[in-house]
Amino acid sequence: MSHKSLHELTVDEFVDGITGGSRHLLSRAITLVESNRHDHEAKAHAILDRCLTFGRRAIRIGITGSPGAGKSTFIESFGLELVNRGLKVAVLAIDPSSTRSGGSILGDKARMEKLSLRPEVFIRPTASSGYLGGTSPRTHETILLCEAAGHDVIIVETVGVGQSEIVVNSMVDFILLLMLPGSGDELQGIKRGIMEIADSVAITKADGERSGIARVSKSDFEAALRLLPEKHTGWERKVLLTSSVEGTGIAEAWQIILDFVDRMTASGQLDILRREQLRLLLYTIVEDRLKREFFSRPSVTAARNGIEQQVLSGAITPFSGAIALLEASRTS
Ligand SMILES: Nc1nc2c(ncn2[C@@H]2O[C@H](COP(=O)(O)OP(=O)(O)O)[C@@H](O)[C@H]2O)c(=O)[nH]1
Ligand SMILES: [Mg+2]
Repeated sequence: MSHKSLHELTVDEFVDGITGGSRHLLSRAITLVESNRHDHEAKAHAILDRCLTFGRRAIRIGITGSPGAGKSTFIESFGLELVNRGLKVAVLAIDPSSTRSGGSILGDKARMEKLSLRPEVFIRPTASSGYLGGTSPRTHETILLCEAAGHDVIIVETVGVGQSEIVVNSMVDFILLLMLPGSGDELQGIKRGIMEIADSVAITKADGERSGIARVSKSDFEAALRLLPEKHTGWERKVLLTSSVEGTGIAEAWQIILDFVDRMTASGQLDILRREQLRLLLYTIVEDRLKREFFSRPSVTAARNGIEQQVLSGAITPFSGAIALLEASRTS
């Protein structure tokens, strides 16, 4: 079966393989999800719809933070902790864009060396490019496939630059923000939005000579987080000290997440969150399709340069230009 091309494998073969735990077929289904070909897309959707009927659910965790904050190294220790507790783990590293080199992803894989050797673990870069505003419904679809494959925990590592945090917030249950120990000066530097979407903060590399300064950062962050509005009713953001090298704070991070999931499940908020995420995804995809369809219409292609020039030269306002382009699109 594995010798068949993507085209030859049936939806049934894919679904049986994925739900039966075949990493190979899971991997190939993700390739279908990421493909731009219409026939691949149609097959991917058929597989996803079937996979949903199994109703398997994982705990979905987003790991964010600036490059170098220690995300990949943290995931290596954290993932091993989970595996040692008998859990099946998937790690999706959001690939910044096709225009950048794949260097960071290669680096990430190297940092997850032990984890990537474990048979219970599935590690895969996921494409974020090609979508307006960096939104990637494909990452969401990949999460669904990993759930159907029986993963208990899905970890999504973001690239840590602006938009990707906001995007990851629309597809995970819990966001852990990783911060380097510092004097607290860096607090001003972080965008408020990134702090607001965090469900907890880990001060990383809290080992060796950084231990002292890490403790100071912890109190600084605790104070700063108290000033933020609640993200979820009844959940107080925690700040913990972690060292992936010494293995401290790793089990604690998992305990915080379990506690969060328990409370959010009991209050019904987790269900509400997931439903909101599905609603957002539905309309994101519709908007995305409409935009693509609009700009690929020959009438739009024909009219847009002329209208743009009129707007740029000040002959008409952007408002009139936009209306003119919309009208032009209706003439076929
Ligand atoms: N001392 C120490 N160094 C760490 C720790 N975690 C990561 N590092 C180092 O920090 C650098 C960046 O780590 P990486 O996981 O790639 O960061 P990412 O860009 O956020 O994924 C690497 O050189 C790691 O070895 C830690 O807990 N303690
Ligand atoms: Mg990394």
